[in-house]
Amino acid sequence: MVMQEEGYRKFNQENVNEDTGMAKLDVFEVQDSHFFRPRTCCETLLRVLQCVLLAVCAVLLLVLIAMVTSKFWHVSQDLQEMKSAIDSLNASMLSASEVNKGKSQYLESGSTQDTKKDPCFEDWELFQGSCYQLSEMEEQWDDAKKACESEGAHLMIITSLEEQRQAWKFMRDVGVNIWIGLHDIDEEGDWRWVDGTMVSAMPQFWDYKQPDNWDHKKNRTEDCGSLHRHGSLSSGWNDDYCMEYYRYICEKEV
Ligand SMILES: [Ca+2]
Ligand SMILES: [Ca+2]
Repeated sequence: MVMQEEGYRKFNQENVNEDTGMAKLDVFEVQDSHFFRPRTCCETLLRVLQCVLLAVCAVLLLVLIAMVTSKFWHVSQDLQEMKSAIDSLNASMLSASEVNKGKSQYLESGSTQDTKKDPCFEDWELFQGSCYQLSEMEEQWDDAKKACESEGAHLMIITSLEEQRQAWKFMRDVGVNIWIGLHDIDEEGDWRWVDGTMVSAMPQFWDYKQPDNWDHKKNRTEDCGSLHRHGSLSSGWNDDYCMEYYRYICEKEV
């Protein structure tokens, strides 16, 4: 208490005009709850500047907050648009995937159907990549050849034991001689298939002592090949007189 009174007395001595008893300064400020002193012009100006700076900072802060908020809103909008675009893209990809899946299933189904489909006409028989038909009619060899060609086919050409077995099955079912695409019309003894292939270059299934070019008198020799009903699977070919009327087998490659 004594120290406070001493401080107050000292303050009056320094800041109060001794003649007028007035304070040297116009402004007093409370330094603490027990002591007051006058405020200088610089301090006032400084305080005003501080207030102005604070106001400016507050305004800048508000502007910054507004800018960040606006930016955030725009970024949010952009993200929303990107999400919509991605969803749309995913939907398109899913749709395209479904379409491709459908196409694959369709093509696979079509392929399976094509594989299972018999490429031969109804009354033709499929065997190892060719269609075969035994004629109902009997024809001379040359007419039989033309009849097959009119169907886009040819008289049967036998190039393997498996194909010989197929031909023999036709002959065995009907029990008569059958023309095949075998001849030596162009040159005696030069046996060829109707496509020009030399028979000697292929497996041969001639009957016993055939081909014998048997002389039927009046220049009627044997230049056309047939399946002989009295032969066998492995020895069933005979050279025969071309003007005989036999049934015949047509062959058409698939
Ligand atoms: Ca002959
Ligand atoms: Ca013969």
